[in-house]
Amino acid sequence: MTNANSSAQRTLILVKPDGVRRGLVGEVIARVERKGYKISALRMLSADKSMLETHYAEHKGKPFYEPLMEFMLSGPIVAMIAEGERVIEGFRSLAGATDPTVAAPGSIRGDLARDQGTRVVQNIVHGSDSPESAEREIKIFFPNN
Ligand code: DAT
Ligand code: MG
Repeated sequence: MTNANSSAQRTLILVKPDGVRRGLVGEVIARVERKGYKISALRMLSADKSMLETHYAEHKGKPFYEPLMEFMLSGPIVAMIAEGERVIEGFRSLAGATDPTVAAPGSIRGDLARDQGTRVVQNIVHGSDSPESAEREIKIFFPNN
């Protein structure tokens, strides 16, 4: 950001392999755009293990870590940078709670995902949870932005 006094932020959004497989990339993008955030970078890719180890470092050692890695490697993902005032909090609100069974109806996870009985929760999207996480995660997926 060029203006130090601006509350404008950037966040990293991922459409996870379940969202891509189910054809929900456009739905996620549309919700982000309709909310009024600006998508400033976008790419489809197959993540590799080292990217995901960095991205999910905080979860290493948790029971769902290995299933989470395997799931994130199971197909292509779509990564994007969204920008706007308080976009980090705003996208987390659009995404809904981590557990899609109880995520609020109206949210991406609440409307479009449910428990599939898998060892890792499959919930369509990732969104950064703080400005520090956002900058760290953006570097992984967009090293030039
Ligand atoms: P979020 O994606 O809402 O930020 P997180 O960072 O705590 O949630 O976890 C990363 C992902 O790991 C999450 O989207 C789904 C999965 N996950 C989290 N907690 C889980 C749990 N207790 N059991 C199974 N999967 C879980
Ligand atoms: Mg998280």
